[in-house]
Amino acid sequence: MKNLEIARMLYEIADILEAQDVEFKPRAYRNAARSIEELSEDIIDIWKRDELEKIPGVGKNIGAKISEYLETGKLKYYDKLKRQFPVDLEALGKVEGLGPKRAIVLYKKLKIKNLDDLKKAVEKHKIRGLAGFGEKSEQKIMEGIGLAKESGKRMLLSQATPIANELAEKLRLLREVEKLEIVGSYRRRKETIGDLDVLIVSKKPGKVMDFFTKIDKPLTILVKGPSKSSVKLGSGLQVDLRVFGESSYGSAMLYFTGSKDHNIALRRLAISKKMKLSEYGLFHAKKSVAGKTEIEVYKKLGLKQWIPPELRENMGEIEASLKGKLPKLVELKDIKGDLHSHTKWSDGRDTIEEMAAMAKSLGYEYLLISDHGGTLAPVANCMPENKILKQGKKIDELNKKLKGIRLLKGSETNIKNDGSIDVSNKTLKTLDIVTAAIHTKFKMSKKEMTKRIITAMENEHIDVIAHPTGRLIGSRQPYDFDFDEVVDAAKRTGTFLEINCQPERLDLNYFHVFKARNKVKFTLGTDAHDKNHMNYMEFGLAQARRGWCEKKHILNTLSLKDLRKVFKF
Ligand code: DGT
Ligand code: CA
Ligand code: CA
Repeated sequence: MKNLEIARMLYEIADILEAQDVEFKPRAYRNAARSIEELSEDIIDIWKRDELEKIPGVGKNIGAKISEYLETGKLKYYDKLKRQFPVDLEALGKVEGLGPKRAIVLYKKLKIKNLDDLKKAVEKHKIRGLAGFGEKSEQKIMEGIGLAKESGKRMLLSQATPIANELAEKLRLLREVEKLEIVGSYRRRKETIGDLDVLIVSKKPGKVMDFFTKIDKPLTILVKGPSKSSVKLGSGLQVDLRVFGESSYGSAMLYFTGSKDHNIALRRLAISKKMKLSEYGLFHAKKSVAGKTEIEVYKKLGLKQWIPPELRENMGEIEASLKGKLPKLVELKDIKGDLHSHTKWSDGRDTIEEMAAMAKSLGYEYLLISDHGGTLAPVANCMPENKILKQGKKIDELNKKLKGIRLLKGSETNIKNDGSIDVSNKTLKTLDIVTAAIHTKFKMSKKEMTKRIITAMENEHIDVIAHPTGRLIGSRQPYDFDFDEVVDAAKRTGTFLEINCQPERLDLNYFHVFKARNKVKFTLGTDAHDKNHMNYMEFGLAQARRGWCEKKHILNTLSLKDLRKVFKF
């Protein structure tokens, strides 16, 4: 799958052009990159059908460039731009307060090419003197570097998913591959993936390794051995592949699924029972007692239930399984609707009708239309109150016509600095479910920010707080606020907290969910700005599962009928 690889290249072209103040083109490249990133189909298949130009945002020019890259493995235009600006814009762009433009300025003035150069320059206070930069922005960059570095080499779960699927598909076609499982953090559905770990059962590991080390182009072989090989794919993702025999497949799966902390706890349990656990099996006095399947190993260790990979973080799952008290995790089929979506009325790309059709095709009973409303946010094409009311009327009309899907009237309103909402109660009253979120002034003292969020929840019309912590994975820290206090206030006011399913948000994250699950209920919302984003549900759901959520913890597992009773619409 070259989708991500090509999207990244186009984004980079857009950044370089933007930094040079080229008009229009950066936007065109960025739009094309975004559509390619979101394609559900392999771009190679589209190219083979000669249909690149059917991809939204891809015209003749960009289409020809993609063709060139797919044909030759190179793009001359890109290479030329990169020679001019040999800068790691992807990494630098992740630093808060540093867009591509400013990154290029730093290259021109200080020859900063990557995060290490940037760090050195900040430490020597070389940046504060430059035009357009001050002491404050230097400070901000300093803070942003750590975060960008941390996430630098990790890939979002959503980006790794199509790559992993394709890789598994190719490997499964090989006759010598008897069994295959992708393990590691990917199987645990962690929000970001450091590398992919693939486990294979085969009697001919040599053949598997030969095939694997030629599986992608461009590809770097990091290690090639008889039972373990590692490569770096064209997308930049590292893959570790290990071959095991049938009799230790289960124990190897356990070991390489991790987490490390889960493994350590299991190994201790084994020792306490005078056994030894490794990737090769569970042994008692050098004799193997289990290893073929995971459940067999768990059972022999005294566990009553198989532990779903999402729970393997040593947060009490082993103790729970020993007692037979693991939660029955919420599943995708339990989700009856999406509680966060945008349309053309604000900053979405599709019409209400198109969004409704998508929701219906996903088997949902309802969809909350929560376009941006209010006056505060400077971006996002916020709807003034008369437009909110007009949209409400439109939704009422549509509901009379639509079959098999119910649209709910909502609005994603803004929480002002003092916690008040930028839409009047009179208008909010006309809506079915009202969401509020912070979109401005992210930096406040902990005390002020906590009060701000709680004040918003105290408004009787506010039902849901969207993306409650405001973090963006790898680029923005959560707001500084007292999470426990907010959870208590949510409980007191009957406010729901969102688990936002956008892959770079996943907010609340699994840890917050785990902590709060017995006090508040959560909503799962994809925050779709495009009908295809509704497929992000699985990523939010994974975090809900990692946070031990059962059906009862998630509001949108309710049927339309039961949801209506809660909100009285
Ligand atoms: P990642 O790749 O950073 O997203 O996270 P993981 O969990 O996939 O970590 P990775 O790829 O380094 O290793 C895969 C699994 O192998 C890990 O989840 C647990 C196991 N493992 C790796 N190193 C150790 C270790 O030193 N001790 C134990 N007990 N297990 C390990
Ligand atoms: Ca891994
Ligand atoms: Ca690994």
